[in-house]
Amino acid sequence: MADLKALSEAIITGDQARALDLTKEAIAEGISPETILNEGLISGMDTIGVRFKNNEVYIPEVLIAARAMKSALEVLEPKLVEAGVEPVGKAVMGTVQGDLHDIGKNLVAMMLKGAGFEVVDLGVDVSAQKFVETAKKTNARIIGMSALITTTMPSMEKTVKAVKAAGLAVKTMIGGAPVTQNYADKIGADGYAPDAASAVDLAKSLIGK
Ligand code: B1M
Repeated sequence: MADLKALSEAIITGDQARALDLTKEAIAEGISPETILNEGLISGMDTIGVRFKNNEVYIPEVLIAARAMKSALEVLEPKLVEAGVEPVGKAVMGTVQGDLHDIGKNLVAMMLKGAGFEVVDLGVDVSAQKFVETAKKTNARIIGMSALITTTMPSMEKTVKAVKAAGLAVKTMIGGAPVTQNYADKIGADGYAPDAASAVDLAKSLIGK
């Protein structure tokens, strides 16, 4: 019998090969893709998220856990689609216009995927118009913006304004080293998160999950 606890542990320790083997084993044994996702993969990433928040692990550990999760998800994804498992919600993520820093944004995107979100990652230097167009096209429920330079933070405000002007029901959330809750309030963003694990909690609460 495939061991989902061991799978969760493989995600936590970032053991990519073991995570992949255990996921394949679980699929071969006919365990439902949803159970593998929730009890194996997401539970592992949840644990990493909590440890990261408590400063028990740091960015490198989160990145290797996320890499293990990504490999396992690649084999599980077609099964999830076949089984019709709905993602928690869809989020469009990007680093705002003028800004090329993507390490934190990637971390947030990986953690969101780990929590069951479908993420459309637009990369870096993303214009307000691109965020809005993509959210509209993909029917996303969340737009997540990252900025690492004080001079690129106004691109967040521009995007929030563009979302409102377009009349989209999508929620906006922002983050990045120079960004604060005060700034989110000032520009009318729906939420701010200081780190990747809190970003997952925020995203879930913004869509009522
Ligand atoms: Co740049 N850089 N950089 N840089 N860089 C900073 C940000 C800087 C603080 C360094 C400094 O001067 N001390 C400074 C900004 C100063 C300021 O505005 N106050 C700076 C500068 C000035 C620049 C350049 C202008 C330098 C130059 O060319 N003269 C240039 C800008 C280029 C551009 O973007 N247009 C530049 C370039 C680069 C590199 C390319 C060399 C590289 C980026 C590589 C890459 O990202 N692929 C780089 C790096 C690595 C840094 C530092 C050293 C590290 C940033 C990082 O990745 N941190 C940084 C100094 C520092 O922070 N110590 C610096 C780790 C990352 C995990 O944290 O992104 O904060 P962070 O993400 C966190 C949270 O903030 C949060 O979750 C993450 C995980 O907990 N979070 C979110 C992030 N996004 C979120 C979104 C959310 C929620 C939470 O919701 C959607």
